[in-house]
Amino acid sequence: MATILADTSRTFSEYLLIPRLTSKNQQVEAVDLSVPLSAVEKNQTPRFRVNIPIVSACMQSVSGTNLSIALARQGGLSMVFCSQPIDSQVEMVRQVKTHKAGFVQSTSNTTADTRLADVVETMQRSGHSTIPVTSDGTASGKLVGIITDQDFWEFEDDLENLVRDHMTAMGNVIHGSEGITLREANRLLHQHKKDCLPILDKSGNLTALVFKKDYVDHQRHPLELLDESKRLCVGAAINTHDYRERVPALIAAGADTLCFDSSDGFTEYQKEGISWIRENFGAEVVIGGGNVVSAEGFDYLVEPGGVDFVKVGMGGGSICITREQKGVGRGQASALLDVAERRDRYFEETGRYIPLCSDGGLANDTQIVIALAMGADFVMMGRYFAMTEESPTPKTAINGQMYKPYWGEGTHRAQNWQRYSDEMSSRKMMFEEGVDAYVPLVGPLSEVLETTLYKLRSTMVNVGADNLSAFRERAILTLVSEQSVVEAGTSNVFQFSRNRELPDGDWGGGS
Ligand code: MZP
Repeated sequence: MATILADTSRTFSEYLLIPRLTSKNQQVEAVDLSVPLSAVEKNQTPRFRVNIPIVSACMQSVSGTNLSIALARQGGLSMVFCSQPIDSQVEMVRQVKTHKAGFVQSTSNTTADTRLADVVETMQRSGHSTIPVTSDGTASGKLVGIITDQDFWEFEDDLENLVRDHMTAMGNVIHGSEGITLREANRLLHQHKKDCLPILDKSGNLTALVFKKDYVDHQRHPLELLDESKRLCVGAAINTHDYRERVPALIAAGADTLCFDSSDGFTEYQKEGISWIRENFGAEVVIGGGNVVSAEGFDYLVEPGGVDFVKVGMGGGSICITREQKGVGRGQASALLDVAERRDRYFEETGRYIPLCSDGGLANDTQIVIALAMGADFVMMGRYFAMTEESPTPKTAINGQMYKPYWGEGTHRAQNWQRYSDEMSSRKMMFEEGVDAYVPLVGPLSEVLETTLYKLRSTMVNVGADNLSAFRERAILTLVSEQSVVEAGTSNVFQFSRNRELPDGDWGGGS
């Protein structure tokens, strides 16, 4: 007969952390959130680290170009989805890698013969107060001047006047030459007390703009995740069908990590894929594998020549119905605890540390904290990012509230890539393992993440830890009864408001 595990399948919300001694010198701001993303030998430096323990899911409605740029700027990493043609995934990776933080292409331009009235209209529409004036009105035309909202008075000057009569003409425009470093560009802005610096090529054509506000922004985000060439870092998802073509293209485009995207990674298909990548690209490439929910699955993927990190989780995702549809999966906390225990033993036995990623089902900041305490080095989330301004889907108004579409990779909508059935890859998907839904829009990623990370650092201080490895070591968790969950909420009081969160403390109504 079947083996029945003695343990109940448990979720994160069933656990609480016990506070430990906090020393006087522990400061929330000083807590280090960086973690390795590559396997690391004892006392060695990992080949790849992230500055915050958060990555975005390999999903169409999550990890596009804008989100990848926004998350890397905060210190995390996106896994650009592979349920798309190789060319378009490669283009997304390339756009992140070539995104020159600080150098932007001008999106509002005009010509010298344009009326001020049209410039006012452009400024109002775009929200831009500085407009380059080029020979042909394009972002790459010859620069002939700059016009700003300081160069005319909208209600005093005749708006039929032409731009040429008000602009700062080229002879007086402070500019940089193509090839200038961001540091030099910022020095020019500072020296000349300017807000915007146009960058020109040898022929005087406009190539980019550098803004003082972006410099300030950069100073506010010191955790930006950059490679050795100071380019933003980005990961890329891969599948077990076309890795022979996809992987070389992604590596050539500069992807910093690869990550198998599969709900069940405990398969010979994945093992073959990992071996093929190691044989063809060596031990340096950072490869993530999974998903698994047991020690047995972990062992299979990390055998010599195996993966760098292992993703844990099956059926817990907010849009996932795998457990209902197929009866496979495991409570996320039980899965993580089982795999983390095995990972720690594996480290003792071999001296090789394998980072773990807790993937899916995180419904609020507390659950991120518990996942990291239980042994995850970092977490992967879909819904959390789908709700931000930067996710790739359009904003949609429903009953006066703003939402964004969010769908699973196991839906018909994403089905072309059939990640759910390797053995049936050429057949039509027979049933869905995910749903097509909407999530509330919560605002820019930087704002949401700031709160999450502050809470995480604050809890780590409660436990007396100033980095995530110490946090795992020191964490003592207790199971909670239903009554203590009730006790944890407010009681017998009437609340008028409770900051940006919904009453149940979730980011958007539970999972
Ligand atoms: P969540 O953060 O929205 O709760 O979960 C995101 C995770 O759900 C993904 O990283 C992936 O592992 C999983 N996922 C994606 N699509 C499906 C599906 O269609 C799914 N069932 O389970």
